[in-house]
Amino acid sequence: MTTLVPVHSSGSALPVVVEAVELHRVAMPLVRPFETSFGRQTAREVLLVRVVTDAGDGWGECVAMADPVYSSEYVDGCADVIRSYLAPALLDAGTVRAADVASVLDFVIGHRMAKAAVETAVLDAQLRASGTSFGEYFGAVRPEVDCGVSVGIAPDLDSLLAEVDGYVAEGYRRIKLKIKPGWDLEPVAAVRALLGRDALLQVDANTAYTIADIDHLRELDAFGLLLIEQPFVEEDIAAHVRLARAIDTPVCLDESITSVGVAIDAIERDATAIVNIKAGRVGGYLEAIRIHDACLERDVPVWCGGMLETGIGRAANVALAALPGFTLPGDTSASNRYFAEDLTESFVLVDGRLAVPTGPGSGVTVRTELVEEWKSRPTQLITRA
Ligand code: SMG
Ligand code: MG
Repeated sequence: MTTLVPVHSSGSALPVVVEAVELHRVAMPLVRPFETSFGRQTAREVLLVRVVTDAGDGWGECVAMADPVYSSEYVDGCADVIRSYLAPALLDAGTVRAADVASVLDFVIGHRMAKAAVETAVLDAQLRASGTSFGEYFGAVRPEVDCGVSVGIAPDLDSLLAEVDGYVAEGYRRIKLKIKPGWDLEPVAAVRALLGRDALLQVDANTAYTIADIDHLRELDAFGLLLIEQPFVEEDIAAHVRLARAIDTPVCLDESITSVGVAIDAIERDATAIVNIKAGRVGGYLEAIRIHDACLERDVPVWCGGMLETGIGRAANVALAALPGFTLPGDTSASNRYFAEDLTESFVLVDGRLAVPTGPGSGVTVRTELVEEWKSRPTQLITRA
């Protein structure tokens, strides 16, 4: 296995001039509904950003959901902020590298998922032009990554166990259960009994609890969980500190971690012992790498989160998950866990792992005919005024 030297800080990648930004909307039916503490999804409404540059095209996938229920961002809002603010700024910026994009877009407060999609599209164009893969650029140290799977809230215990059983048979290396008040101790106990003592099992509450639930959450300690993800509201770091002191199960923040600064603060306050890194949530892969680096320096394990991405976003996530600090399996499941057919070549699970693409840029080819066929809104084209 070759160890790749990260080039993201070397400035060696070719800069590009963005000539146009296209916003594509695609509706992707999910192979099974995905229910979390905040709602039930049957389809993935995806926003894709394509940049047309002097050196070729690049694609980025926006991770925002159709509704503002996981985060304040949502698909229509992201499309609007890109069309009205981010794309015009990028078109006016002249020559840019992906590493410059954050500062070009910095005048807009927040909107990290929208910014991440734009930055990723520029990075893809830039790296395709210079023949460098995301993996090489990010500093990947392994050719494939260990994969887990996130299992939604089921209608009943029998269907949950059948679903988990299927994923185990497919080879997933870790199971994550979505929990909420009323769907926690019982399903976790049942799945632990099914998997046996040694299997990697974790839970994700997506902010469904309050500090009044600390005693109840302590009962999860009986099940040898790898971690409990984001039990409380995202702004409340202090509540997570209190929980971390009260239970043995490691606390892992997802929604709360919006930047490297917040990550370091949460780690230093012992609010999070493990960090879920999602590039979209933090404004892009470059910030995600900074969080990875900060965690590695502090011996805090990280893993790659997922947002039901198509192959476009998955390719970048898998490359990110190949960095050295990603020591836990990610929510980087195979294409067939989500979709009957993907927008790129399929990501296929082999021995519980996905291969890191090696081609230039994201390393996958966008099936533009499917983007067109499954289009849910007219494509928007933004050019220089
Ligand atoms: O991509 O496999 C995936 C989904 C992983 O559970 C997952 N994501 O909070 O971590 C999380 C959720 C956010 C999206 S839920 C619609
Ligand atoms: Mg989560």
